Amino acid sequence: MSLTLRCGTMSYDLAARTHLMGVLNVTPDSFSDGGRFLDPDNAFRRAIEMEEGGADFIDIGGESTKPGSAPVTVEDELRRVLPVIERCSGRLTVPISIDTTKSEVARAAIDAGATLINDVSAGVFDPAIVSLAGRSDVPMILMHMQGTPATMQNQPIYGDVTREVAAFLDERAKNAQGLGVKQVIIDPGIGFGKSLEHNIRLIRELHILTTSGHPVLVGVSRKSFIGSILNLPVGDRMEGTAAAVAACIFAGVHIVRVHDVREMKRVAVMCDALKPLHVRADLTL
Ligand code: HH2
Repeated sequence: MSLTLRCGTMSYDLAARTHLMGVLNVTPDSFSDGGRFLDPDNAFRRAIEMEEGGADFIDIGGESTKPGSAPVTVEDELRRVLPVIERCSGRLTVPISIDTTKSEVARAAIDAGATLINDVSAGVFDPAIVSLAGRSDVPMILMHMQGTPATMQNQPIYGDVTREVAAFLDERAKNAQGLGVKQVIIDPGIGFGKSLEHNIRLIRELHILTTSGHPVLVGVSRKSFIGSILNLPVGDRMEGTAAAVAACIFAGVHIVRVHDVREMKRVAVMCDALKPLHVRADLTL
């Protein structure tokens, strides 16, 4: 069965193989690549490098969402991301995704060439972003977060974390579809208002999301749950990321969001070759 995701003129069959989203943070403070790509030429080079490494999407963000991070103004976020999107637009062959919760930023990013919106608040922080996606006919990634980045790691509480996350995402997906968004991708938001146990449980129970009828994206790359399990700093989490990416793929996840594109592309190709046949992609967008 095919499952077509259309971003501008590009389309992917998400059921055919695992797709990779390369992370490009144009921020001074992102938890693993903060400060490295503030210069737009450097950021553009990194985007090309990720595309050559096998990225299917480049996700450009101008606001860190790491625990405890402070919000950024629309003006500052635009000042960071727009020069990078403008350089990438027309030069990359893969779609540009804008990682933002703000409708003003998403609108300017779409005007500059972005064809996918990645909203870590699933349209909760700025509801206008959802109708913008509908009007612009742009697919939208809806991610679960408990609280806000400033406070989300202060004692997150759930009854049944996976069921609650799945119910929230289903409700947000229906809301987005009601506002004209034709293609919705859901994301459990690993590390966003979750304890170590919550993150592990969500990954172990990913089949609940991957059989829910929506395509699923997961971001595990270099995150702190890997550091907790292996007792390793952020710069030394490649193998832990590879194992977590493999767990996602074997649970039927369609897109993995990663920093180490070249390496995780190899992991994804291996996992796709070895994936159990019962992990099927019976989905509607
Ligand atoms: N994780 C981060 C940022 N955006 N978007 C989605 N859809 N899913 C995620 O898991 C996700 C995301 C956090 O990672 P990173 O961008 O590397 O860090 P920071 O927020 O510090 O910029």
